[in-house]
Amino acid sequence: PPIFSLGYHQCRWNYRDEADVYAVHAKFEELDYPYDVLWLDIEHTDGKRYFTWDSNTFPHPVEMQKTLSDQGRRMVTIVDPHIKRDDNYYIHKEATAKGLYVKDRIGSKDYDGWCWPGSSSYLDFTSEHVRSWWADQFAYDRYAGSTPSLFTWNDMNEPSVFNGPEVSMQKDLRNLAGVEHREWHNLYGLLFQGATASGLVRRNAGGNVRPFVLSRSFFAGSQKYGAIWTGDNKAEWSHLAAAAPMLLSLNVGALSFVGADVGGFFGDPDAELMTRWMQAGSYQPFFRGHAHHDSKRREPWMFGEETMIRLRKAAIARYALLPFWYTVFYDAWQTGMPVMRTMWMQYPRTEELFPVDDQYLIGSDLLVKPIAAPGVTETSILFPSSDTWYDVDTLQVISAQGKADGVVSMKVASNIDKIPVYQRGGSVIPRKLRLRRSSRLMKSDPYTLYVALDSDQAAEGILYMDDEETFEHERNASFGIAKFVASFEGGDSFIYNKVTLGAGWADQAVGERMLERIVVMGVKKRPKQIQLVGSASIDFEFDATANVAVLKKPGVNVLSDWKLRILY
Ligand code: NBV
Repeated sequence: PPIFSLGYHQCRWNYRDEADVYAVHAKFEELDYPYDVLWLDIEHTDGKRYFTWDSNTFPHPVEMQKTLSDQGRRMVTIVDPHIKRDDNYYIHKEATAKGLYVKDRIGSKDYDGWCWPGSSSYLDFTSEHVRSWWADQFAYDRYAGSTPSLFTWNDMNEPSVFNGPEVSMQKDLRNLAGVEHREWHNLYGLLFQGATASGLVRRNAGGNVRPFVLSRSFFAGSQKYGAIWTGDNKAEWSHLAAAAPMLLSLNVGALSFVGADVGGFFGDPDAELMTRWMQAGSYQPFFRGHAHHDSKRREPWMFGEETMIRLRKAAIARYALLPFWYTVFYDAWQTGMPVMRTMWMQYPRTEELFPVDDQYLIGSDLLVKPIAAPGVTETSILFPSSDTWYDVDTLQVISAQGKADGVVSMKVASNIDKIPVYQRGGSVIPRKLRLRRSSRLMKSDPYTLYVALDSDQAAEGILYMDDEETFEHERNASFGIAKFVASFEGGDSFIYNKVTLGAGWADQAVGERMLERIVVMGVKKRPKQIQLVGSASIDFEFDATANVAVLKKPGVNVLSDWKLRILY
């Protein structure tokens, strides 16, 4: 995914008009509350004719997108697959003239079903020709009012048909090749999302910008095209609790970029549920707040100052970890390993972890336990005992390494201000700690490394970097991988970086990737001195109670090789 899509998304059915969009955007700005994308649901269109705008409520879509884009934000509009049967609607006119629709059961007439716009037809996405035609509809001169900062949401693509069996298509309808719908029902959503993604690629000359498309329907392979969300949940604790197991199931199926509507789609979350949901969502791959039109407004500031500060804290934690999320997604792209992992996937020999689905790992190194019940002040966590675990807030060991393939069950404090998240000893996690309002503004910010030592005083981790939005990484010309290793040898500790650099990095880009701090957890005693090998000694602080050393301004960047020595 382009990095912006790993940030926070603010959605609602519906942001009513341009003034509403500007007001919501301005409030995020005013509160220094990070977000990346503002979403428009079906009401932004002219009568549910996708690729159009309601000219009363959204008369200046280009200016609107530009204003947000100038401040580092993108927008998303919804584009559903049901096409309004209106002879004056250009999409319908052309689809009819070119014969692109799914046919009735005889195979002679265009199928006519009922959906949001009323009488609707459905494009036959099993046909490559139709998919290509669809992709062309995203061209800037076809989709009037669209700009490069506009991305897409594909909903209702099961496909939903209000008057069909199980609210979908009759099984005996025929595609253009004469094959019955029962044969391709499960593929419809995937092919639709894939065609949309190609459209977003094709609209830019050179096709070098990564697309972002959210889809509700999916199948094996959908992970190639974008993100998936779990559909219409409710603002209830049980639905928050169900989100983690649902997302883990999708991840077992290799669909990594998944999320559940934060806050719950139907109903009204109270401040506590909203807080716990935002905390959970900030540690789940696709992070979007959404709401039904009958629910009360629930932008992060709608629950009072105290709650806003808590929600913002969760969002800030998410943004600080964007380099880590991006690296874990890189790993998923390379190896297929899920981003959000069940405990058993990482510890396959620990039977006690097999049934666990209320705590999970991001990649291999962060253990997360979302709180999904009201009034919680403490929670039980199963820590795999083959590793040491550090609390990411206190930076102290919460569970030390013990026997192999076992667990330590522990009660931890988790009042409303606490998100139980733990870093695995033996790992290195990169963060960016400057508070910014969007991912774009963080691009050349310096990194902080969190080195969590294991019982051998060792750790290892990678940081993947590229231009964060184009396909250059596929040509291997524009990515960098920093591999950080910490080790203990002959009485001293070492931390070094070994870089793999693609040819596309300009010197300037390398120079911009500074490291401003290294936080080392699990340091046994006060170091006498810390040096950059072959160079100066480095300023540091040591907290003897927490066993944490903070190396300040090491004067190196993450895209060049270096070695630090810690002398005791
Ligand atoms: O487009 C309206 C909604 C949307 O907000 C939601 O996220 C989708 O899952 N859409 C379903 C259609 C109607 C839902 C009752």
